[in-house]
Amino acid sequence: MTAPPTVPAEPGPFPLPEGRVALLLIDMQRDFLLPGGFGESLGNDVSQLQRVVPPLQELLAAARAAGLLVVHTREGHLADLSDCPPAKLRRGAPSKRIGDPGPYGRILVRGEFGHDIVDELSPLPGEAVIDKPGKGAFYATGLGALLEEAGITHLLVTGVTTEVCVHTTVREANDRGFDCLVVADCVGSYFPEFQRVGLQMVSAQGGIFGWVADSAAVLSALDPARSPAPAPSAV
Ligand code: C5J
Repeated sequence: MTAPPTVPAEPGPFPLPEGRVALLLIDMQRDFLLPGGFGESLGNDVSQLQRVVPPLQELLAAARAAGLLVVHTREGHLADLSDCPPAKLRRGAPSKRIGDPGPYGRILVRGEFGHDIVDELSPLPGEAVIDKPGKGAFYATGLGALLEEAGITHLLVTGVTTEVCVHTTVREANDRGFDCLVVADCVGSYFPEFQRVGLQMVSAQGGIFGWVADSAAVLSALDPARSPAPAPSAV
């Protein structure tokens, strides 16, 4: 049996066993990314999230070409907000809460324009789209069952935001026994400091939550015909 390809990563090589790897794209939604949208209305610099889009487009194309399972998630709620705990609903400025009218429809409500995924990363027909009411992608969703049925053991984790939904999902995945590689340039935070520290927290202590590598390293491992990836940089 040949050894699986590995990604040079922090704190060590991350294997990509055939048929067992999925690409997870977390919450690449218009409400978080678009200028003039909900994220920006909260005072955030959305360019910090938008820069994730080009490398993630490339990684998504490579994952599809390599036949990986691709799973998209969207954070949001039913129109009657019955799946939104009052504690979550109360957060934020009174005029900019979940369910309120926003520039792209009701904020974080399923079916609204702003709730959907940005055009550049649109799911293909047949790709899984997980609607999640929480920050973690496993909480109150079918993600765990979907991955188990597909025989997935290793996750390439991407999306926004690094310290919120990406972190929560990686922690949930760890507790369920998945190995997670967080792709550094394919996750984003509105706060550069949280991005830096959030990535460090994943791979510290010998990989307490997982591994971290840039997309170039993952692309080379998915397609060895590409030029070799540079050695991992300290994050
Ligand atoms: C947030 C997310 N930040 N997808 N959601 O509220 O990280």
